[in-house]
Amino acid sequence: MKTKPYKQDNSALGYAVGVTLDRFIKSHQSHFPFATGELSQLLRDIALAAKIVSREISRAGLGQVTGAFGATNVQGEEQQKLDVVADIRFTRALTKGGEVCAVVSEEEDEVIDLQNSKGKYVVAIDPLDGSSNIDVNVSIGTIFSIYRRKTPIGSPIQAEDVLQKGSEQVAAGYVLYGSSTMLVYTTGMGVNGFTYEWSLGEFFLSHPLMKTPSVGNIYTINEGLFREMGETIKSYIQQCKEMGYTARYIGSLVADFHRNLLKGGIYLYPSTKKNPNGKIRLLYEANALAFIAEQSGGMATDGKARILDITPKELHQRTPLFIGSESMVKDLGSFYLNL
Ligand code: AHM
Ligand code: MG
Repeated sequence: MKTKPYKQDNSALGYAVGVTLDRFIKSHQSHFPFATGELSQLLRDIALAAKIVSREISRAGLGQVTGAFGATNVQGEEQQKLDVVADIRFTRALTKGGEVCAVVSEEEDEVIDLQNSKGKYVVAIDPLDGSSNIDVNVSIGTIFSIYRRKTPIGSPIQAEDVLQKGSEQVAAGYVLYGSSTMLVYTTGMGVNGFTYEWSLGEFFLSHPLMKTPSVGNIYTINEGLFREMGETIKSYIQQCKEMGYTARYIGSLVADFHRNLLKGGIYLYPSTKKNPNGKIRLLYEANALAFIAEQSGGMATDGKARILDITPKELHQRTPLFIGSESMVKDLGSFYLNL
């Protein structure tokens, strides 16, 4: 009988589109020296919680999970029910997994000590970003950063374990609950994006080794705050208009960042009169996206320094954020003296 050998697609060296997240994580674990599999398991825990949160979000209009929860978080922002649901789902997944000793969450005032004497990782997370879009069926996201703890495993959690620079991240990513649900993450060896196939309950590699265009024509900023902004940023916005750039602003950082990552563009959240230090939180919003931006060829700055070089002083510290295509962030730099 004549047979035909099956031609396997090995061309992409482990980056074949369609591979499941689980298999991808497993096959890339060996790239880490002394890997014990804990980081891999941690990424799987996050993916599992993301699936559950994705399910809750997709039913948002039907269940009783929309609307305000009736409390404010440490930053004085009104918590939405889905904010709280997502916080519980992710914290539970991280607790059960056993690899994490502490969690910093947008929704919690203090560091959560998971009382896990074996955990060597610290996670900073915004469980559901884009609060203003939760109830109106517009894309929202989850953002996470993973750090190795500095103090010995089993000892009490210290400030140095949680207040680490972004450059110390061992992995970071986001989940976008958009027209499809996507998980995008990096462990410092490129950025890969996975799309969730709900009927199979799996994330599949759909965007291998993502690279952001070095030039783009999208600028993303809440221009409604124009009067509250400094002169430098006003001039930059004016230049964007003169260059004929397209304005796009969803108001969910993950969704705005993701679009610009794929198409090329710059996201700006500057200091304003209301928020002199900007609005975006360093630990669980800016750092993760800055890591991903750099890994995909882009840049991220607060207008003075590289985001990943900022030493955090507080858990819920805010920062101005300018992030996206390299040439656009560099161009913005010409408006700032020390960029
Ligand atoms: P949140 O974490 O409370 O949702 O706030 C962060 C969000 C970002 O997703 C978004 O880019 C920004 O706040 C929008 O702010 P504004 O409404 O001031 O434009
Ligand atoms: Mg947020």
